[in-house]
Amino acid sequence: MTTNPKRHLVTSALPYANGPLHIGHIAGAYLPADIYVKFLRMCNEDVVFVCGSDEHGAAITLRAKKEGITPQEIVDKYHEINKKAFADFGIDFDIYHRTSSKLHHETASEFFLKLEENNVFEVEESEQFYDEEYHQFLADRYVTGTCPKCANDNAYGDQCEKCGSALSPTELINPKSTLSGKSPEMRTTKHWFLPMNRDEQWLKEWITTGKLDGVDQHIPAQWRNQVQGQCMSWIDGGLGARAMTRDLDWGVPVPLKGADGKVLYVWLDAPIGYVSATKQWAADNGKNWKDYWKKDENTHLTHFIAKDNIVFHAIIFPILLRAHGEFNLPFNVPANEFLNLEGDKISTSREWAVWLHEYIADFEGKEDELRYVLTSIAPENKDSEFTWKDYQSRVNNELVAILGNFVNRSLVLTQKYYEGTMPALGELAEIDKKVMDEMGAIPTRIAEKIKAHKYRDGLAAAMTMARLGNKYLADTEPWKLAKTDPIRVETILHISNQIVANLAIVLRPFLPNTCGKLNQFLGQPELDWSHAGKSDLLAAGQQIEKPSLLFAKIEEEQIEKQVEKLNIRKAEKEKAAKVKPVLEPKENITFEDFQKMDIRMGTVLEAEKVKKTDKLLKLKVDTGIDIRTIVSGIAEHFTPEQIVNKQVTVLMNLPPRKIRGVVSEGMLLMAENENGELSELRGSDANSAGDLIG
Ligand code: B3M
Ligand code: ZN
Repeated sequence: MTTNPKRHLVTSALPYANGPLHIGHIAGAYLPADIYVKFLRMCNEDVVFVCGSDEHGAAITLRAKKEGITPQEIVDKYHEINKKAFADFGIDFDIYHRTSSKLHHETASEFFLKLEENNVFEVEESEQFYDEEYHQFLADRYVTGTCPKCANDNAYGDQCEKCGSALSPTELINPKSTLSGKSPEMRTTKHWFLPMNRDEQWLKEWITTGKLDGVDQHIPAQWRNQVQGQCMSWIDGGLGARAMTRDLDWGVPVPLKGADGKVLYVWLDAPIGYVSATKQWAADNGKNWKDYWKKDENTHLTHFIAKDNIVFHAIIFPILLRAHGEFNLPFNVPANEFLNLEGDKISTSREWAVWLHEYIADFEGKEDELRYVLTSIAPENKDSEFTWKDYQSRVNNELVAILGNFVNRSLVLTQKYYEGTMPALGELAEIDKKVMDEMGAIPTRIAEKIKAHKYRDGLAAAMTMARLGNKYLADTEPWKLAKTDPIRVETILHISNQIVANLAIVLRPFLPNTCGKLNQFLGQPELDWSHAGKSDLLAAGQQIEKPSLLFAKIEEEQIEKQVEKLNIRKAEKEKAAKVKPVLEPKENITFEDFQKMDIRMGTVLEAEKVKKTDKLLKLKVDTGIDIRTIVSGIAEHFTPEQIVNKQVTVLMNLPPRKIRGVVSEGMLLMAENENGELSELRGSDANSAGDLIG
């Protein structure tokens, strides 16, 4: 365990460039990382914060197919949107790179070749799903089906998003191709596998004791319980081999002979994206990227992710880094649980989400408000929930009523009594000393929490500084003393303004814009963390600006509008889901095939529902040559009364079949219109009676 690392390399999961970011992403992998990094920078630590777009894998190609554009167009579009949303939200990456870049392709290729050289892979032929219709092997998300672990019907071939299990496509029950919707075939193909069973031992020791090759890397207690727990349950379940290549035409090509049409598995290539991002940053800034990646227990690599990425960052990537031989392993992987929204899981496909770029547009200048709420409810140890009502009450009752109110009172009184000149500190009363002591103790508490990745507690500790200020003013009531004891008032406001100056430091990792405003009011430069807790940040006589309000109340109608937006989208999605997809046209048949069918018009003589079924009607039909019993699945469209006496088209020469105990001697032919309704029936008096169409 090292207490004073020389360097920090901080990463946030590379979001797939296949859609916009929502608050669940932000709370999971970006905001906590940003708070951590801002704090480290304020401590003058050597820190690099990298991120970028994950632009490969089925997530991208499937989205491109859905939008009818190329994968490159998809990633170009969302890379820009996401990069901008992060910047607007004040997430301070040193670089926001992309995995479709040339540098990344080179880096990932080299990394793979080094692994190949170190005999890390086992090349194996195996049977894999193949879509006949699309002439394509079906990797990962190209197959969906039922999760063997939790029975979720919509599990992907690489992962079940419901229970978090990592899967391989062949484990799915009832697998279906996402391309054609059909059950896939099996075909033989060759892949480079990473056998992981040989790594179980060292992983176990590393994850539970923090020791790697006998050297202490971290105190195990620093890893969150659920992260350790998930890793151990994986390892205890036995680590199998995982293919590190895929048959796809989008990704980093496998740089070997005999690997045409194959690319690196996205979960091999994406984490290497952290390396290529560091390389690009170093090249742009005259630094050496290796300083941040080479084996060194004094460099702390910290991966910020959400829980569905744990195994890739805490097991698979470490195996690869170690197998490569020249890389540092993560010091900590502070993964977050999920953030839910208004009682439901956040879902991109169902559009049940608050999108970051929309929030920024709807709540202009209120980025800190969202940062505050998302940090207050951060899903650090268990899933948590965002509701607009809660957002409103946290903003109004905490930011407006506590922080904003205190700052405003202190600065407005300074304007009122001294025209903005910082008053002098006089003789100290007991309460003054106590308040200054308490103020001095708060920053250490905040720092401890942030270092332990407990951001909720860190923010709560920072807010105690504002509460302290509020209570101090309420207890000393300078407004009542202004006439009788002006000297005392000077001291009170001096101290209270020092608290404001401290807030501008301790809140900065959490609320950067707000602290920028505070510094501006105070005429204070951005001070580093070593100043936090001091009671002489502002000098008597210095000028303090007239403050504007830091936060405005969130009104009822603002949040009602947001909830309504969610509900409207949900209703639209549900409606769209009800419209049945248009079926793909079938292959042509020959005219001879068609002629084989004996189709006649008949008249329904009797109709009744088949017992214990919802869909079936049992009909007696006069076909002109005989009277037959036909069981037809039209009960949800017609009542028996509606169909008696009506003319119907009958396919006569299907072999008789027993349906629910009734022998059906033919089939009614009806067609659906675009709303899924069956074609109209005609009365028996219509003059179209005849026996054969055509
Ligand atoms: N793009 C998965 C995700 O967004 C993936 C993370 C890559 S981190 C190297 O959940
Ligand atoms: Zn599952």
